[in-house]
Amino acid sequence: MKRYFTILFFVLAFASMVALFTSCKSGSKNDEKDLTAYAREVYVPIGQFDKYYAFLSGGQSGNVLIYGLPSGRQLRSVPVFEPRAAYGYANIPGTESYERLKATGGFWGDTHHPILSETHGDYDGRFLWINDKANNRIARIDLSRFETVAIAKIPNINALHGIAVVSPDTKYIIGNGEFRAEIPKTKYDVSTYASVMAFLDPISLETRFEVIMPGNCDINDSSKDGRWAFTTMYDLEKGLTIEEMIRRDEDAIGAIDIPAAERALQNGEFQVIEGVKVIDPQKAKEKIVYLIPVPKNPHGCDVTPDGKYVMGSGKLSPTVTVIDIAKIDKVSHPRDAIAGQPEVGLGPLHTTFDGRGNAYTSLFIDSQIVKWNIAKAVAGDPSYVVDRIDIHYNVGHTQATLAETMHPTGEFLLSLNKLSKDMFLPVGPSMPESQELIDISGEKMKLLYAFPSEPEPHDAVFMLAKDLAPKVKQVEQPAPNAVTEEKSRTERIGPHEVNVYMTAIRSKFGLDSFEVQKGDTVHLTVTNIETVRDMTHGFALEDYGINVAIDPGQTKQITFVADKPGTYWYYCTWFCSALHLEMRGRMLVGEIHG
Ligand code: K7E
Ligand code: CUA
Repeated sequence: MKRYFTILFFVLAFASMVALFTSCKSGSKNDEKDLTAYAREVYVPIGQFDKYYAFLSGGQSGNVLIYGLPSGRQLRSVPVFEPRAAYGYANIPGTESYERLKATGGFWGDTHHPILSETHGDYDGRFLWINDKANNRIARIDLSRFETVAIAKIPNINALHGIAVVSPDTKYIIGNGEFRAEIPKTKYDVSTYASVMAFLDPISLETRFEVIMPGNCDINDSSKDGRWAFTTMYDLEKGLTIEEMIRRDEDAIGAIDIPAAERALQNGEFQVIEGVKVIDPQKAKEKIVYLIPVPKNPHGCDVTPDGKYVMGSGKLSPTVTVIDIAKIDKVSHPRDAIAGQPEVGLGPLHTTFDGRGNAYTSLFIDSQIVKWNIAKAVAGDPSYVVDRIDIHYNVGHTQATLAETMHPTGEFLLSLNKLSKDMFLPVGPSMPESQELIDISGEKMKLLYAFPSEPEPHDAVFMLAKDLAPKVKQVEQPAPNAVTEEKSRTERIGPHEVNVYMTAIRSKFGLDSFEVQKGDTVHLTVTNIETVRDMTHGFALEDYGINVAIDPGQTKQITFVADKPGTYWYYCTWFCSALHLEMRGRMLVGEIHG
């Protein structure tokens, strides 16, 4: 009983601190500072480009948001797990993107962690991956065209939350389950509840193998040499209720020895479950999983750019636990791998780095970012806190520029805040999500700018524009099925089936009209034959719920049934020229089939 009240007290104290700290911070914005100097730092003149791309997860919006930094200008929102008719993404049954979403878990996803492909420990600008916590999916976005090109469902996982690239050369993508449930899910049976860490092929997204973990897993990272996969574990209690999950004062960072797991795989020490090789470390000859104790319900899991330490941010403990990676398999008790445990403030969630020996931890309850010196904290020097800055409000992730590579630029830090409260014009009881940009190039942090977004970015990663912009495609190379100008036509291929081919170029479709019969299945192929960048055309068909965007050089195919008789205009949806409104034609649906 006493324990129950202790827990209740703790939960209430936590909740009231949140309320308290979020309601009295309005005075601390940098209103008294030299605003011109701040404005100059984020102002990017017309025609000039931002220095960084920022990729933010869209959370329950199911997408990836792309901003330019430091301006905070939104460049694009890439649809991943949600339909987006403007781009013709997953909005028409029969199309590849639609069928892929339907087959893997449906038309909504909850994206949390964008990660970028690495070569030699630095971003190579090829791919970005993002998880869907709600439906245990992962997607790959091709950065040459900022388009989702692959999605896979990960078996034996509940709430695919943490994902990370295995450095330095993206050998695997790791992904872990935050919730525990039966493996495999054949019937209700609490005794078989478990959570796994999955090792995925980065391109095909196929699950190469999985390792069963002795508790739940939250957020993960890898060591810089490819040896270790790390994950924070906040429910070593294996609790099923909140009271049970916070019962103990100690949880862990789990460390998986990747080469040891691969050897177990080679020795056949696995079971195939749901088509995946699953290793149970309890049954393996070699030690595969190490648990390093971390207080209490830790959240963020972050490896320093030099690869020396992995850090667990305490969440319910005001500390960050710094673990010496080189010691993990050398010490007699895992606790001896802990190099330091600095106190940083209330509600530490995530930690990021500037590459100059400093860590930056987000404090959810304190609504602050705290900058602290890693070497001092490890040496036990009490002056390890370098600076603190108030943010608005309740920061979740914080990420510094290129902090996840071996060469952080230490220039900017983004604070991804959960509540915006009084920061922007009100738009109803629910306010926009908020990001704050902080200059971390000096000793003191400088809060520069805030910009809103759709709900709700969890995490962000950045690329230097000079490393990515030159790799972005200008036009598509014509596909084998591309329609050419002289080949626009209608072709009946069966009693109830018609192929329609047409081109699109300013300001005309290849066909002014085409005729089909009621009930015909229409296979439409449209090629945009423009050779100029940015001359996208759209094809929308009134009353048929159809819209696709076709980029220069691109060919799109859609299939639909012409089930309504009469005249239906199709028109271009992207304003492409002075004759854009005239860029249209008619689908004539006859009544021959009755
Ligand atoms: Cu902290 Cu899903 Cu990375 Cu949200 S998680 S904040
Ligand atoms: Cu083509 Cu508007």
